[in-house]
Amino acid sequence: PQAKYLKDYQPPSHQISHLDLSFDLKPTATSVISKAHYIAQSGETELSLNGVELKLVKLLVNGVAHTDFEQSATLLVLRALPSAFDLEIHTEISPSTNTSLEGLYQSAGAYCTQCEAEGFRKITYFLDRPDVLTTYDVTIFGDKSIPYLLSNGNKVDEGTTEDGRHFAKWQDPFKKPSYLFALVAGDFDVLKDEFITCSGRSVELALFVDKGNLNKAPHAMESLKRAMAWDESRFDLEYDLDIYMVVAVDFFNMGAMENKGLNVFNSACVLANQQTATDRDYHTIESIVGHEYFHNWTGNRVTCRDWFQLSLKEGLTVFRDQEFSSDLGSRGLNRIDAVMAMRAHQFAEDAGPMAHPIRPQQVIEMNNFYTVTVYNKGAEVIRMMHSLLGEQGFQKGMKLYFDRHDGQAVTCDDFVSAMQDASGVELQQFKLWYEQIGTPTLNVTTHYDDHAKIFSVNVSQHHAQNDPVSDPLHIPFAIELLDDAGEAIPLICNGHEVAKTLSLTTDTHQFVFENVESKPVPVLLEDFSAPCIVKYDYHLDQLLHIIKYASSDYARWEAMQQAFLLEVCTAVEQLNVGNTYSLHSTLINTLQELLNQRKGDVALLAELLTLPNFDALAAMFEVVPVDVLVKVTHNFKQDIANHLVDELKAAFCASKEHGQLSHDGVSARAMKNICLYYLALVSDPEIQDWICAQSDSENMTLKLGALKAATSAQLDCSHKLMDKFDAEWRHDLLVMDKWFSLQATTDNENTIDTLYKLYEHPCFDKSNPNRVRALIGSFARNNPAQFHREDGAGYRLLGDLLIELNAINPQNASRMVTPFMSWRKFDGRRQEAMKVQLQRLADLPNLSDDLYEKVEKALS
Ligand code: BAL
Ligand code: ZN
Repeated sequence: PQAKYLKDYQPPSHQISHLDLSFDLKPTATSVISKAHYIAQSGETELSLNGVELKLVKLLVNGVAHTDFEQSATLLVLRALPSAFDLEIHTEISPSTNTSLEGLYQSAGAYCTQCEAEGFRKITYFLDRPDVLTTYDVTIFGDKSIPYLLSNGNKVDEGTTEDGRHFAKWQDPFKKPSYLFALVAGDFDVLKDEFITCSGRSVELALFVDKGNLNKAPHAMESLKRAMAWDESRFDLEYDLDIYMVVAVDFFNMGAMENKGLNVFNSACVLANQQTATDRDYHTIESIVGHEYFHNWTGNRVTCRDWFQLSLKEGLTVFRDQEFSSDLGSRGLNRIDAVMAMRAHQFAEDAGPMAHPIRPQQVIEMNNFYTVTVYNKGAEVIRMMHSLLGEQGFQKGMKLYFDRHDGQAVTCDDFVSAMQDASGVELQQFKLWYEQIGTPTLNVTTHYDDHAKIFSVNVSQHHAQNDPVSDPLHIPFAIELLDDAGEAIPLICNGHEVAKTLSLTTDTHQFVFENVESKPVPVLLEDFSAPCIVKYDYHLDQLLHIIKYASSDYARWEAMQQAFLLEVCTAVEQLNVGNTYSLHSTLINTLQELLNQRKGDVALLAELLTLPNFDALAAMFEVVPVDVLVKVTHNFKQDIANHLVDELKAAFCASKEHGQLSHDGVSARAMKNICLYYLALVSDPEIQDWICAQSDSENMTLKLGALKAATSAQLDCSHKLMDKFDAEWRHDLLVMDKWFSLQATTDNENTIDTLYKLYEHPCFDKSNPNRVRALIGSFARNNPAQFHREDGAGYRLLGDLLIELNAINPQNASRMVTPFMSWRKFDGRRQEAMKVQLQRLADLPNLSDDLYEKVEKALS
């Protein structure tokens, strides 16, 4: 496989003035007729069209059969062409055997498409690149057993054919690149609604779900209307078509896809009611529905010039969906979520062999770059610009960006230029964030001069080892100083009060704060103002002070995480020399105080009580001490449970929830669940009764919370509860995914055998990405003790699966290989065992490009 490079970008040889597509849907032999008008851009007589796994049936240039062409596995090269011409291509494809879930495929019988990034070339020969935009007319012919025939834009015609089938014709008035094309055909239940835009236009909203699922559609519909209203009020962006359709399908590689006017969603990101979905699912659905809607402007109206610019639309749209969730819900909790994703996943990607800038410079398989770096770090880069420009400056930048580029395919540089030109804020140095690789580290030292009442903060920035950029980055560095009483001290520099976000633009800098009456406790990189690692010698007491007094929920949570991490490091050191170690009493006391007071946001309190996950712990070590970390985590949980049993019981009983969807209801359930999680670790028959009772709840958040408490503590009742859940929910595969995840995350030496057996469970299906992620994804991510078993059995389980997935669905295989990418972080024996699996993949005769790119990088 060949890498493509950003530096080699060339504009397309031809543009296309209009495309007419016609589909005759049949499971194994769908015929596709594409008619387009091509215009050579600088006199080219040759045209190379992308096409993969297509059967070419007919080829006409200006209505005449064209024979001067050459075909390869991925290209159709036409020669001796005039400068402008009509091209008609007939191809045949087989949707029912397309298990890659890319191009046109069948999901449980329904036809659907996924064209981003390069799936359109599996439908017809085309200039399948984002900088070729054109208008589409699409006619779909199908059997009447498929009542809905959908595509982008507005339906302009429909009817019956002479042979007893039917058709629908769609016109999309907006020019779009091929990756935004969509076709869906199937039998659905439809939830309809209407949105009146700010200019008074009526938009028809239609949500298509599998038959019988209408009662799970309202939350997604309400989320959509909230997103439409929010984009008008916060970004002054109005929807542009008269219809907006969303279809939920069961077989889908991603969460969802923003095709113009016809979003296709993974059903897991649409369907929810209180019996089947958790509060977390509700939140995820709202944010993804918002995300896809927001793409209508950031992605569809202005799109990417080439795929290296993916973060142009994804980083920006993630930023927008995060702001949507924060404006509508808790800003602090949303920030905590975002930072957890960065720390647990993005920092790990940065530290591994797939590390890349938010704008990658080279790519083999584009599907491998829908990453936490492009998406989440990309969003952090946009957030930094927002913090440098302020809301007003940022909105001016957005307006200029749309004024300049509506209808165009552009680059990240165009976006930054619009931001800079509209706000007057210099962003030249800032742009290095688009090139740098790895997580920068900020080393911080402080000094307090009691005599002069000056507090100085010395910050030096260090690039990661793999970073091609050596010049200093422009880093927004937010800081808060807390006095003894926990009050924030005004930040006075050179006699003037300054805002809390400072700019670090040099390798090292000393920030000097005046009029500081006593030695303060600094809150560093407040609100995670830049995607960096901060190194500062905090004492536990200082962190506890921040937890008590900091003004933001985020800062308090961050300090609690740091306190736990500090304790974990100490415990690892002690265990390594044969000592025992218990969680420090002052930290236990702080948790006790928080539980007794239960003031402020209870949902935040539930987060404060949660230990950092394994990935966050692992990130602290050069060589991850798997066994010791598992032990320490286990001990700390037990310490919390033993010491705080009374407080946890009281908090559990005081958390009243009445099934409501409000923030209070969500918070109360989060609190109940975290209490039960710890309480399950103390042997007390009363608690087992509580768990059994809660497992009978009609509310999935509570039901699952009870099961998680039982399985993670491996209570006697857990088998009975799991069997009951299985019997109750076999008819609902999305709910069964939760059960599969619980099975996979149980830390038990039989877990791996159980997982092999679960492949035979009637609900399991290796060709469905949701099932695979629920079972094996959860196992590899969230069961460190069993996945990293020293005998390599966990790795073998994943390796076996990847070999099968490579043939079924390369995109999914490539996502699932991620846990192996960090093999160098582990001890010699585990390294060897993971390498064995990577080598098995490397040796496959049919290794997909997707896996090749990652495996080759991992092993080199
Ligand atoms: N564009 C792929 C799915 C998403 O990020 O919205
Ligand atoms: Zn997106």
